[in-house]
Amino acid sequence: MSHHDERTFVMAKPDAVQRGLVGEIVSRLEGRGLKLVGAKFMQIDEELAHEHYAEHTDKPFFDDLVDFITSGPVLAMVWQGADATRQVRRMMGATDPAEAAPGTIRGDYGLDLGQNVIHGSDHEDPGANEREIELFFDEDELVEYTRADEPWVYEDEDH
Ligand code: IDP
Ligand code: MG
Repeated sequence: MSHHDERTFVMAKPDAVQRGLVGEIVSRLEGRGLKLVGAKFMQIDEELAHEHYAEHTDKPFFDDLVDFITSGPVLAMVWQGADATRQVRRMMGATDPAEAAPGTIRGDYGLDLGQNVIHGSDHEDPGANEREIELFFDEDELVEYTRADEPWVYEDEDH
């Protein structure tokens, strides 16, 4: 694994699917130079929602969160690249779209905390990325390949 190979879990939430923002989300990550290595269009069931959001079980908003995330299809994805987890979080913006900076995905496409368009693994929670990837994907559902533009994204790769 080189430092270009960090993987992170990303999800276009049900509001993104309903609002036709899936392409925009993929496009932004893709354009940044991050590499899509897994994707699954699916509906999350209650059990998976509870596992995915286990850290929030005791929060007052937990039931609403589970209702929302199971309310319609999502696009679950794995993206790979240098510092991928933290870089995706920066591109997402703050959890509350009302506070997220313009130019971030939440800051450009959301207004309410409960419907904030995108999920990305927490870079401040060690192992969260690999844990979430494992929850949604089997290893053989992730694809290894070289993107043609990698030498033009990473200066230490030969042209
Ligand atoms: P994150 O999605 O930015 O990592 P978390 O704190 O992990 O934020 O919370 C998970 C999700 O729960 C958020 O994306 C948001 O949709 C929802 N959420 C977080 N805090 C609140 C709250 O105080 N009220 C309602 N929903 C919340
Ligand atoms: Mg979180």
